[in-house]
Amino acid sequence: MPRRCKTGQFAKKASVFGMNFHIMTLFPEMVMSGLSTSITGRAMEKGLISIDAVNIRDYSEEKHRHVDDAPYGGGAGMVMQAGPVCSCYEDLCRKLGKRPRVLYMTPQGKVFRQAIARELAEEEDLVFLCGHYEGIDERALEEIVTDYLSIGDYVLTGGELPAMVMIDCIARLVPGVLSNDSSAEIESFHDNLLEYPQYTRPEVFHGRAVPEVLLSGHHRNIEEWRRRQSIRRTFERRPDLLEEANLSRKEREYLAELRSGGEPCSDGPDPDSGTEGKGL
Ligand code: 9D3
Repeated sequence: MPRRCKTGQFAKKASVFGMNFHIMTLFPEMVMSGLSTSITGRAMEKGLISIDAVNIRDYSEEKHRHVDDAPYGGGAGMVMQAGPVCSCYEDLCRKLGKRPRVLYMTPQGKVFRQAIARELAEEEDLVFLCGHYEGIDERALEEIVTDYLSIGDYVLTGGELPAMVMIDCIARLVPGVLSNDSSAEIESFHDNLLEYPQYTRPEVFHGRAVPEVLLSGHHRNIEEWRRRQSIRRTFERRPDLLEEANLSRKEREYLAELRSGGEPCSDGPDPDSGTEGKGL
């Protein structure tokens, strides 16, 4: 069944392999403007994904289009009412002819990770529910939400940015969205290691030379150097990731050397020098 898009015309279904993102929000322009830019925007133009933001306010049955009210039991702020949220979802389901998963953006949710993105990328349709005010009436959540998701332990003003973050992350997993070149990297996730440093012309910048090994043309040495840089960076910046890393015997020895404070990098200038001791 063809879907009616925002302009009221019938939209073409994204494609056999494509993915449809639906966002229920009070700020549809915010989400659409952010995601219409850059790679996700290009993917929409190519018909690889579709993104439609639905204004929950359109489902208010009040003459002043209110969608919130004071909390029962008292307390600060306003609560989004169950009626408009549920009507909005039911209307979407009627148009789609199915009842897709509903991801509620909430600081109380499970923290979004790459593994969750991979799992969600298997779905054809996903609904992102964005709250504002002091949250949404629990009965609407009980009725329609399948997954509670957060993007991390810090406080934002609403669920729109988290929805944009997740959609950006999931969209790049949809076949065709990234160039073939970049797609190759999706599968590996580089053994849970951070990426090695990159250099391009000029050969010397502000007195800093490109590590010599990269100019040598010796591919095995380059590969080994990069791998060691990855291990070293991960050790310094994200040691938590090393627990999941898959290292060879030689690489584990190198890591042990780093841990004992030994000479970490023998060739070229220290790519991190000048940044150590500044910032976090
Ligand atoms: C202090 C009590 N609540 C304020 C009404 C907690 C609260 C609820 C909702 C604080 C912020 C928000 C708005 N945030 C989101 O909707 C949100 C969010 C976030 O703030 N951080 C990380 N992930 C997410 S997903 C949705």
